[in-house]
Amino acid sequence: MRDKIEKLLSEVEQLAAKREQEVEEIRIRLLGKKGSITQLFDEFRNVLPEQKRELGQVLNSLKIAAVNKIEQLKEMLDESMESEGSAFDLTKPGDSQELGSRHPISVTRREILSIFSKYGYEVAEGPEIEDDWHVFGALNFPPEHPARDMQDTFFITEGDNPILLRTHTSSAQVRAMERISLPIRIVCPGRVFRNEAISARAHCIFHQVEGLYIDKQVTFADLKQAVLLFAREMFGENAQIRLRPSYFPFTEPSAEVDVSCNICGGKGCNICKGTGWLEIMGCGMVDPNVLEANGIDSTQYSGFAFGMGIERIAMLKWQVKDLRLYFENDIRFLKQFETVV
Ligand code: 2NL
Repeated sequence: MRDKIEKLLSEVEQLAAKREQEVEEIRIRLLGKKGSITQLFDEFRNVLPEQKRELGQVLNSLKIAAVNKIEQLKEMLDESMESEGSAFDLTKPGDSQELGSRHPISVTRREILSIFSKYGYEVAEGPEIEDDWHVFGALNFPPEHPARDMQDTFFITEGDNPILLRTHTSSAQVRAMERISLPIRIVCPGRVFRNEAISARAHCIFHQVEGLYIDKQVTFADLKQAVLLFAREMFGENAQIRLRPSYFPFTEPSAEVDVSCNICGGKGCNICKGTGWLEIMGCGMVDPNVLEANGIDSTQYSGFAFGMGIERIAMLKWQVKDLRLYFENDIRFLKQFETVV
């Protein structure tokens, strides 16, 4: 037994390894369940009592020497890898990659567009940087309207023909009316900008989808049905809607659309503030002045239009309590939405 121990001891002293995997193989060969040192410990049970004390000591020092040597080999490998300027150990398994997820605004935008595309609406987009005509002039905004003010709109240039950031995606619809022949049935998604203080309920950048349908004999009843079909697809087949009179410069008459609260089913809860209703969009019949400004004969044609905030729809869908979460890109928030595989 003594011979075996001494032989192993000299073997241990000469050990060398080039890769981490070799060190692991050495550890198993010596100290694993069937390793040669482990086996010596098994044999040690049969050693005569008078030899136990002395042999026990050498056997223990063999084990300590082996453990130390293995540690030392590992350290040497780590150091040599660092000094070579390469932190790669090609034998190590790779780090797993986390899957990304789609942004809730993208998910909601896609859902809104796919609902309308089923009813024959085409997607039309336009520039974020616009002129006064496409954002205000063609949409029946009077010259002194407060939205044309610096307080509400970001201007890039001032003067007679200012360049500005669009405050709604109606400007893309004005461009579509220049481009497309009648009848028109479009949805315009996009980013819009308003000069507002940022809070839980307001942001200076947000997203809208607006819709426009112009044909002969389009009525308010058509508008109401379009809005109802959308609400049922977005918020469930039992969703109810109600229209409240409102005002927009570009529509007459105008209405605000509420959907029955999908959280409490209309009974009243803290999401709908006890009313049973949630506001989802604004809409109306396109003002004849807007049709005429865009070269459309308002005695022949009529139309409806609507507009909704994507952030708001997504808030209602997932009970997001603070608008700012959409723009902070906190991974703990973003990870809760559709995973991209
Ligand atoms: C809202 C309300 C609305 C429109 C947008 C529109 C566009 C054209 C002509 C007429 Cl080209 N109207 N858009 C109409 C009514 C309401 O949006 O609350 N948006 C978030």
